Amino acid sequence: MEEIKHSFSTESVTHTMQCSGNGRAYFEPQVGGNQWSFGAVGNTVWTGTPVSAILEQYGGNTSEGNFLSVMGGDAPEGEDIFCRSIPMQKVLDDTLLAYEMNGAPMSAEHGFPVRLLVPGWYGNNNVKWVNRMHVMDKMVIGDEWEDGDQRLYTHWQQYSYRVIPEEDDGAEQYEDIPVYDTREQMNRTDEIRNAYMYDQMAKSLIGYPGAGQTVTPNPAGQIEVLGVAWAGDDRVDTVEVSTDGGDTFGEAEFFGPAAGPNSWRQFRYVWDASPGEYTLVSRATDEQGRSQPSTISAPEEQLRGIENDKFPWNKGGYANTAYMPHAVDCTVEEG
Ligand SMILES: Nc1nc2c(c(=O)[nH]1)N[C@H]1C(S)=C(S)[C@@H](COP(=O)(O)O)O[C@H]1N2
Ligand SMILES: [Mo]
Repeated sequence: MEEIKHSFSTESVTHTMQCSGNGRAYFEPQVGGNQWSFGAVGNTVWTGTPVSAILEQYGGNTSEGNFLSVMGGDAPEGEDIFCRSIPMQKVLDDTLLAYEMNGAPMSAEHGFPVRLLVPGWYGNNNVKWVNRMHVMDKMVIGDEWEDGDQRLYTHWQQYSYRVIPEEDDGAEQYEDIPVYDTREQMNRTDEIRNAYMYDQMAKSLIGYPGAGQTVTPNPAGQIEVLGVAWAGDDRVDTVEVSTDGGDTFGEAEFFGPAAGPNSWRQFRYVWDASPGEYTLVSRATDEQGRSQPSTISAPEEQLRGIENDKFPWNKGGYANTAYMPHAVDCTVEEG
């Protein structure tokens, strides 16, 4: 830790850490795992050492096509090791070995003494309690990384955190894939049958009004709808808000700090609100023009990507960005 902290440069990044299972509770029929609704996400400043500097110092082969497989030290003897294979280009770009969170030493829960911090990518890539890193020419895969029937190093890379439709028994294993952007993976199903959870996709959440809340307009007859939006390692470009359950949308504006490309943005939408019952939704679009879909598909549709404004129902309940399930019902009373 002395060497990591003092022999290399120190850098900070603001990163929206979202579990890939956030929004799983809205899948119908229900899937296994923690029934996260919308709270498995936070926005934090992480500080540490660029992994690129360490690889350079130790002569790691950083050519394209390589992966850095990073292992957590939390597995009890004999259990699957939490290991993630991160594409080398992302590692070199901005990945840190982080030992501080919001300017304080990393807590045990968040990965003390050191964790991988992959800006903009789903929580599952951000390996905590790191104790080994291997430079490899492919992801962890096959016999070499398994122990008989036990998926010792491969479980959390190859079997879990994959988009698996109803008709597949499990995920197809790959040594490498042609694109890492999760949404693009989901659209290139001829080459990638089951997308890996890497970078995050455009998503937004309304924080005010809260679900079931009764709110009063200000003296001007307005309510400020407030929320957050992010898009992984793409920038979030626009957020639109609907106060009629998704029939019509108006553009929201960003406010507050723009803490870099991997940080969420706060948004507000000024709503001329009259008394009544309302369903509010928000829809984010990333800098490539890719918006949140409206609903989650049925399992029978066997979707693997976002199609026809639907997010694919999948066995692991991953990456739900559909905005209708995240709608907020509220009541406006007389001002
Ligand atoms: N070693 C290790 N790292 C891990 C995990 C784990 O189980 N073991 N869980 C991952 C998952 S799924 C998520 S969402 C994030 C959560 O990070 P946090 O606890 O700091 O919020 O850690 C990731 N890193
Ligand atoms: Mo997670």
